[in-house]
Amino acid sequence: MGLEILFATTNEHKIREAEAILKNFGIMIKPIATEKIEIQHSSLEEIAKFAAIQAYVKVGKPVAVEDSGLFIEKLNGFPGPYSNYVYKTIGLRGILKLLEDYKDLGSRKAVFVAVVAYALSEANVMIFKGVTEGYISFNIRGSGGFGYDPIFIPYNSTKTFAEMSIEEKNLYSHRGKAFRALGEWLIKNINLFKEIKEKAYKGF
Ligand code: ITT
Repeated sequence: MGLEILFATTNEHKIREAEAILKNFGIMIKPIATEKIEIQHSSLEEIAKFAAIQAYVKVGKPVAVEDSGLFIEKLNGFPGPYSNYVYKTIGLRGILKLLEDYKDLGSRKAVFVAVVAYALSEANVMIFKGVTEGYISFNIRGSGGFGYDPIFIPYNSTKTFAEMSIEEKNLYSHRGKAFRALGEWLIKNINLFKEIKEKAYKGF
């Protein structure tokens, strides 16, 4: 039987993207549609870690959560940890407006960050971080994805995330990187556990 991990999120897009990554490792995702408890903090790691522990306390089993954000260079990292709130308030048009004086792409640098926190217990939380550099486009482009996807162009692409399939976005994205790191860690540790068992068996 394959490995299955719990993922606490209210965001269906995150689930689909994470599923597409982890299936390559033979790992299934069991989503738990629970509101994650988000503290106000400037660090995504701290937000994700706290949320993972709260989710663990709630479900009583190892569980993953993810906190992500878009950091725009010329806006000193805004919206960062407040990405969700800013998206719901000023939205994509508001962000484009804030950047309207920056006429060349090079002055519109931004970084997408995803932090996956996997709580194995209340005291033991593994952190996997994915970072993707890119630019804020001049206009809203594409209909795929969610959130800031229609205005984010990763380095080495001319497309926004919203103009890509899930698979293509995953090749570039912060979430793709973070979940690949989680997948690698899970696989490595499963093998380690197996090896330990086998060694113990051979030895006795
Ligand atoms: P959770 O239930 O997992 O918290 P959420 O959507 O509230 O889902 P976050 O708190 O991590 O997620 O907020 C991150 C926000 O940043 C998200 O709502 C988007 O607006 C934006 N964002 C994160 N990753 C993104 C991506 O891959 N593409 C576009 N926007 C993204």
